[in-house]
Amino acid sequence: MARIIRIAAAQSGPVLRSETRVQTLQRLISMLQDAASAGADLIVFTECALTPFFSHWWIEDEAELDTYYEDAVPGVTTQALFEEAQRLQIGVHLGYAERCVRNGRKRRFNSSVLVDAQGDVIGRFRKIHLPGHADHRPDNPFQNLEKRYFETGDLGFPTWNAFGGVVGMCICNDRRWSETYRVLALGGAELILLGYNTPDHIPEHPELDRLVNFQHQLCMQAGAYQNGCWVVAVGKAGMEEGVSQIGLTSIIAPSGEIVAQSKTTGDELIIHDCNLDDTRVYKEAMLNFEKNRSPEHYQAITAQRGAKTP
Ligand code: CDT
Repeated sequence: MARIIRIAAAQSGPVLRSETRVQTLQRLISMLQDAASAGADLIVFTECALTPFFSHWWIEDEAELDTYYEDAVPGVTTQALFEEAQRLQIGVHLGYAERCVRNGRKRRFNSSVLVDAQGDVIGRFRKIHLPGHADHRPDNPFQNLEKRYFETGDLGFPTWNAFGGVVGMCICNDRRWSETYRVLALGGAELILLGYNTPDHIPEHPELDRLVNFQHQLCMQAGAYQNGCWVVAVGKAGMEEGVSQIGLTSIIAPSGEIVAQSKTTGDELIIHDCNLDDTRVYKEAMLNFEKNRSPEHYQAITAQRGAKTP
């Protein structure tokens, strides 16, 4: 029997500072209900879906910064969302800013959680590739302070048996790194879920602005194809607190083809039946890791760098 998961990718439009968590959660619940009505098995929300992307501005005050983080997800703030998902029997992927205390030290991560249709947590991921800077750059039109507000994820790139296949997660900038897909695929991933907040302007490198949409798609299409995986990428789009972010929420097949994509920069659901068996021709034939990868030879090539030609 074919292993088909109906996936709803739930793009968020801007979340403003003036919006309450309850209001934001209600927007997510509304998309959840639409996804369930469409028969989806899994809904995928974006990176830091519960708040504006606060890395875009400088925050000095610790108490103010704390308001953007969650101590537990699922937890009190998100209870209504996860209860509704359980009632509707639909799995949930949700990105959020995580705060926790380890050995008496407060720690902050850019995290995501995957929950099954029964409401049980399948797994968690903490973003590894943190872009941007830790210093204040007041001359820039906006900041990119992930290196100030988050620590590097310490959970690696795990994969889980879920939804009839093998699932992994990454977050936003992780999607630009080939290691992300390869490590997940070496762990057996057939489906990679991710959220992103991607401005359409890079203050330090405006010459790249014209390529933002292209490179967003390029890295994920290549990652999907080269690793025989489905990639579901969900954006927070539109003009949020003065920062214009791309839409282009995408579902990408293991062929590398984009099979569904958002058309707006607001709250928008795109739905696709992802057949996990479509990964087989790549994993078992075209790009069979077992038969065709030669990691021992990659190392030998590196060792010869700079050697004199005989
Ligand atoms: N959230 C996040 O990781 N955003 C970065 C912006 C970097 S600017 C190219 C991204 O890779 O989309």
